[in-house]
Amino acid sequence: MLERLLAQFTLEGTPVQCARYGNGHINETYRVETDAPHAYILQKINRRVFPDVPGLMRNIAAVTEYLRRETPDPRRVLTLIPTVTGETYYLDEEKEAWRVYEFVTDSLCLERPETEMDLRQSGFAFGTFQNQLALFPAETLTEVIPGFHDTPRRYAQLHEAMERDAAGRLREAQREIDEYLSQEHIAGDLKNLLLSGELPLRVTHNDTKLNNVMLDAATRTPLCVIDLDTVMPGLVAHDFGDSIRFGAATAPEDEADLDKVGTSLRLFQAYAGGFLSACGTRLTALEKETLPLGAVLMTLECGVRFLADYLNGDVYFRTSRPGQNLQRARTHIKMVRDMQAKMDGMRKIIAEETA
Ligand code: ADP
Ligand code: GN1
Ligand code: MG
Repeated sequence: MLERLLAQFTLEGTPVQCARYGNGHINETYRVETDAPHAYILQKINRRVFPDVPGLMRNIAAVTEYLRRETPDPRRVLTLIPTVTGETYYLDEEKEAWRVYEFVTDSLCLERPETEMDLRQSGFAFGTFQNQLALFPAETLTEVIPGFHDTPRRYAQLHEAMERDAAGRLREAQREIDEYLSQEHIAGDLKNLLLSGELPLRVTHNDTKLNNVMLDAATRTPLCVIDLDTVMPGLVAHDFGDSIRFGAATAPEDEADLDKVGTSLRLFQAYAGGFLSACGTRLTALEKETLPLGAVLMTLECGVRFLADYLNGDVYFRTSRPGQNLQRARTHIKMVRDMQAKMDGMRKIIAEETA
C-alpha cells in the first residue's frame, strides 16, 4: 500500500485498502478505502503527457471551484482533496505528481453504453458541462497540451514518427499508413473554420469518452464529468465528435474483428439528442452543422495518434498487449469510412434534433 504517500493528504480515517482501478489510457489510478469508512481516487499524473503539472492542477481547481457554485455535492462535481500543506497535489521524492479526489460513490462508469439511454445521458452530461462553463473566463486556462485537437498537427506528428521509425515497425504498418494518408486532405476542415472566425472557441473538455462520465447507479442519470486534465479552449465539434467516436461505436476501441466495427446511427441519435438538449440555445447554426464533421475528424485524429504511437513504440497510450495501438488505428480508419458513408444520415439527425 502507498501509506506514506496517502499520509500526505487530508483523508478521513486511515487507509485500509489501495488497488489499481479503472481503464484510463493515461494516468495511474487507484481506489483507496479508509476505515472511516470513506473512498477516494488516488492518481499519479502522467508527466510525460502533462509536463506542466502546476498549470494542469490550476485548471482543474479553477474549473471544479466554478462548477461547485451550482452544487457542493461531491457526487455532482469532481472534488480535489488537499494535501496536509494545503496544495492540490503532492510531489514525491522521484518528482512524481499525485492527487486525490473524492470517490464518486454509488455511481456507474461505463466502457460501453448498455442502452441507448445511457448514451443519451452521457450526451446530456457533456452538453451540461459545456453549458455550465459557457461564461468561464477561457483565457485564464493553461493550454496543457498545445494543439491537442489540431488535426493537421497530429498528421505532422505521424509524418515525424514515420521518418524516425523508432520501433522499426514502418513496414508492418504500411497498409494502415496509406489508408490514413489518403484522408489527410480533410484534416484541416474544422481548423480552417476556426481560423476564418466562422466557428467560436469555447471552454471544452477535450476527452469526452463515455468512461469520463459518472452516472448515478440507481437512476442511470448523470452525476458529473471526470478526467478534467484536458479542459482547455476548443471547438464544440471536438467534444461532440470524440463522444461519438467512442460511445456510438459498435465495437470496442481495439476490436480485432473489423467486421464488427462501425458507428451506429441509432447511438449517434441518442447522444446528439442528449447533448443538444443540454446545450440549449448556446450553439450557433454552424456549430450544430459541423457536429457530424467533428465525429469524422476526431475519429480520424485519434486513429492518427494511435498509429503514430505504434510507430514510436507505444510510448503514449497505455497498452495491455503487443500490437494494440495498431489494432486501435485499424478500427478507427474503419469507423471513419463508415461515418463518411453515413454523413447524410448524421446530418439529418442533427437537423431533426435541433428542429
Ligand atoms: P485517465 O486520464 O487515465 O483516463 P481518469 O481520470 O479518467 O484517468 O480515471 C480513470 C478511471 O478511474 C475512470 O474512467 C473512472 O472509472 C475512475 N475514476 C476516476 N475518477 C473517479 C472518481 N472521482 N470517482 C470514481 N471513479 C473515478
Ligand atoms: C486518452 O485518458 P483517457 O483514457 O480518458 C487520451 C484521449 C484519447 C483516448 C483514446 C490526455 O483518454 O485524447 O482520445 O485516450 N487522453 C489524452 O481512448 O491524451
Ligand atoms: Mg479517462
